[in-house]
Amino acid sequence: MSMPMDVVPQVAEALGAGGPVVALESTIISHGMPWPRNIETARAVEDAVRAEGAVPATIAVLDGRLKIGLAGDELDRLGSPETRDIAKLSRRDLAGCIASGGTGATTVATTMIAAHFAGIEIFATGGIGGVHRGAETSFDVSADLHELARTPVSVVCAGAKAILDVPKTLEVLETLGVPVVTFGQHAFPAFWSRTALPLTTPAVTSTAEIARRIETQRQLGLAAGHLIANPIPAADEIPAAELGPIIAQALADAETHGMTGAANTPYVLQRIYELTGGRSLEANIALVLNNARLGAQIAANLADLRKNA
Ligand code: PSU
Ligand code: MN
Repeated sequence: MSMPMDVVPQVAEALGAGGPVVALESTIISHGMPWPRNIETARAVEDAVRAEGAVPATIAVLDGRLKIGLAGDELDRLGSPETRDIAKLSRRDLAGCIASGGTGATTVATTMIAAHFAGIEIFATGGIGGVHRGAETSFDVSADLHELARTPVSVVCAGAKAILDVPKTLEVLETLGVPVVTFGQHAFPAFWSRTALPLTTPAVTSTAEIARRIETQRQLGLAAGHLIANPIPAADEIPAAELGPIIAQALADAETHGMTGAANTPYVLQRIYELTGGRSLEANIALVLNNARLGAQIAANLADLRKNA
């Protein structure tokens, strides 16, 4: 039986020609941002990828089919007020959703899986899932980390959200053998803030260097994707000192309301949005656009490397 997957023509053509393609996730649309900014942002992110000369491929499961690139009003199906209870699909959920003809948004883990099926190597998003605070008792460690270890798709993000236990997240990535680099600085960025904790990662200063690292990883036969952290632009950041107490409050509220498992991250994000008067969303949009541009540039460098090989 063939793969239950549809690739839109622009993406299929670009991949066939060895051109740059950037995968984009859909959970950020369905669960990561409020309507209508989620849909506006998803379209703006696709445009940002195109403006850098690459082809965007937003990924989701619609009516039991893996969609590589969305057309027409398909984006709206993922994040409109009528569809707000859409499923958030992680690796464990994928087969069940497809088998039942269902519809759902893909997380970082499942977007990586689908991108790899389609032959896409670069994926841009906002933040990855990680080790949650208190994971030593809850065992809540995102499937995103394990996916990075086993699937050769590289993810451009703005670091891990400060709602997570970021030092533990980097420890687990090290254990799993996932290469982590930060663009332009050594400090691993904290999503809404350029720096928060004194966590050091290798600094890379050019997209060509990132492409060479990805190509070398492939030549070595090591499956893991790279995690490429891209600090939020200085003009858009919310300094960590300002955000710290707000994050603490949002996490406490999540606990009070029993928000655990897959429901935790969306709830905490929404609380931070409310507690910052919407400022966290503006920062989130700015960093996703920034990551889409960097992802497109890396994809272009990688395509050049392969053509000259
Ligand atoms: N970080 C964000 N926005 C998001 C997510 C993470 O800034 O929307 C989503 C991503 O899809 C990520 C998922 O893969 O949350 C992680 O969920 P969990 O911790 O349940 O694995
Ligand atoms: Mn989790």
